[in-house]
Amino acid sequence: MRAWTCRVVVGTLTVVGSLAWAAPPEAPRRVIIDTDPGTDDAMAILLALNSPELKVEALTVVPGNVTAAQGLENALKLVSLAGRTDIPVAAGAQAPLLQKLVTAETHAPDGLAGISLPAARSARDPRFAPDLIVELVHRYPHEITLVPLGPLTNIALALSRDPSVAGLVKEVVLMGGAISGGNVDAVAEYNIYVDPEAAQVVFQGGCPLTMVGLEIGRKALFRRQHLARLQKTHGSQNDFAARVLEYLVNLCEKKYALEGAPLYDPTAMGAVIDRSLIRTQLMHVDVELRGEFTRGETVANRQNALNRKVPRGDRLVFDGTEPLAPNAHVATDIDAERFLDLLITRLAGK
Ligand SMILES: [Ca+2]
Repeated sequence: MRAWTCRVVVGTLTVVGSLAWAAPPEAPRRVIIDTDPGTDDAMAILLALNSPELKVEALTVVPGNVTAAQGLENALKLVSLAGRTDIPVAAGAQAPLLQKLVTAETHAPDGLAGISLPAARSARDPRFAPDLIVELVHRYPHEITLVPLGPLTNIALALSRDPSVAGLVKEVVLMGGAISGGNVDAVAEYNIYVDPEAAQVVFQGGCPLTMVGLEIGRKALFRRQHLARLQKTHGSQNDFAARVLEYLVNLCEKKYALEGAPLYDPTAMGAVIDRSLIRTQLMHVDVELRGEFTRGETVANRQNALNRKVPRGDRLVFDGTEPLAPNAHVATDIDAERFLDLLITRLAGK
């Protein structure tokens, strides 16, 4: 709301009053969601589809949590559930760039906790997902935010097919990576682990990039009290989300002894909806491609500099530093309760 105080002279009378009006709403921001749905992908997708700040231009599907075919079926069912069959849903890569696919069907073979959704009411878009990404980025230059929620295969393919995409996207806000320990092994986060080569292409591709890693989901635990709030309201999306989240809360309590479920993908979507939810730090991030114990690690240089070594006699000595340009805004914190409130509010009654 903006307000102006005005002074109007009518004859010999001076009238002082104020005018107030709502600021014009910001135009919805165009996003493409690249996804391997996936329980937490499903929550992120429903959050996006119920957020007026965003205009979802397409869902592109990548193998990860589930196979490409299962992911496509899930994505089509999710847009149908939200009544948004107008959104193109395209299939993309069927496997990572160089290595075998490693799925994570821990949340039932369908990836959606076995909670059956009604059949999809739309068919897949015939375009190949990376081609669709290139097409839309060119149609809306500097307007598209890419939101990858799975392995980065499709995004890397799009950048490889048309490197100009890097300069034409508004930004990439991805869920992936970790700077303080992984969830696959000691250091690697699943989305990066599944296709490290693709991830390195994306991190070095020159797009404005925000990395929302494991740290952020771990800080935004969806707890029993949040579940109770969502269970009080009803609607087809609300009820599906409540069942998925109940499954995740139970799983995380029993299997991982957590006090709630980390909502990894939704935190990235939350940051796209409201950037003020997260705090970030500029870092140079490389993806480890060769480490014996560290393949798939997002190696974050906080100093944005490298020590220079020079020969001296039979050894090398450090001699100053060389700058290393940062390539990622790495999320370091989230206003968890405000994010969880956003998620619940957007899904309540839908
Ligand atoms: Ca995902």
